[in-house]
Amino acid sequence: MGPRILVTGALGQIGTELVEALRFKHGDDVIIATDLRESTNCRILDVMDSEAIDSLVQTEGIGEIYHLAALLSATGEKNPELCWKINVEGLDNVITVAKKYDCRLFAPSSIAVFGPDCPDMAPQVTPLNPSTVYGKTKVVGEQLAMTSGVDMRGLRYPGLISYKAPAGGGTTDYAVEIFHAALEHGHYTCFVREDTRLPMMYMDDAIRATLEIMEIPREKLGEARGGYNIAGFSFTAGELVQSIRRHLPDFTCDFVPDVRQNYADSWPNDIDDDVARKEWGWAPEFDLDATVDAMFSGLKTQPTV
Ligand code: NAD
Ligand code: AKB
Repeated sequence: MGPRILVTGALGQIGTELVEALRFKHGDDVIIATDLRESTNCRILDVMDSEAIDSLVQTEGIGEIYHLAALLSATGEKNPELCWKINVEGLDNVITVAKKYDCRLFAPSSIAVFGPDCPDMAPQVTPLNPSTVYGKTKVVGEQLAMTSGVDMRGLRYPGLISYKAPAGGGTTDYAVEIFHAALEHGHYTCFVREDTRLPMMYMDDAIRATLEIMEIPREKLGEARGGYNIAGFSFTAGELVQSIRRHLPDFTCDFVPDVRQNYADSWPNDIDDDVARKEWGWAPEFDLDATVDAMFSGLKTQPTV
């Protein structure tokens, strides 16, 4: 295993902050950030190009991969075939190379693995019958984690809330867009109903969870290794509006559900993360109000994206 770390999909919502955290932890030279587009300190790597992945991992001496390249639920449901290609075939390409060069691999799962038959509070172990293609690709990813022979780990991230990069075509994007709209226009038209309740998490907690799970010795991780439930907090879209009004009392929001309402309705309201807490000590730090406070303080120091 080489000493360097590869991140795919590094310019996305998570990659933007994970790369920063990994560079802080290991040093700039250790982290090879890649995406479809070139950018400062980020090289081009298409995860559909298996030869390019192989060559980069070999020449750079990569020992660990954070595979973030994917299509999210809203974009994925618009083009299910492409979603399957990128999320499953892309992951398979990365797994093949990880196996060849004995790399450890992190590949995120999602609350989208759950379907309408899941209890309101999603247990770690329950039948996984997602109604979205995106969710199905995440179920396959979790299965590959356990069968591929690679030391591969995953977390079922809830909807992630952050200010450093835009949310990337998901159903939970309203919980990010709303802050930008509130500051720029004092108004937001939300694409899910006011009573829609979903599990969410502030990005700092998600990044910490990601670094933590990759530090745990493999033998301490159990059957949930491919996709641990991790909870932050849950809220309805209406409760988010109320929390934002603590900062902007005149903020207004109307609710005009679109097709993303169906995806949101198929996901659980809450996540039971008992297994992650017991097996590797997971605990979130941010609740709804702390997240809203952090978003406003972050957006005041960084121009809106
Ligand atoms: P994002 O859409 O913001 O970023 C994904 C990145 O992948 C983009 O920069 C895109 O350019 C890149 N990409 C797409 N196709 C590619 C390809 N063929 N080759 C290389 N790069 C490609 O997504 P994100 O929010 O950062 O999510 C990262 C991972 O976390 C995904 O697997 C996603 O399913 C998972 N996840 C995210 C959330 C969330 O709320 N953000 C929640 C649950 C799970
Ligand atoms: C999405 O909404 O698609 C993502 C996710 C929960 O996987 N944020």
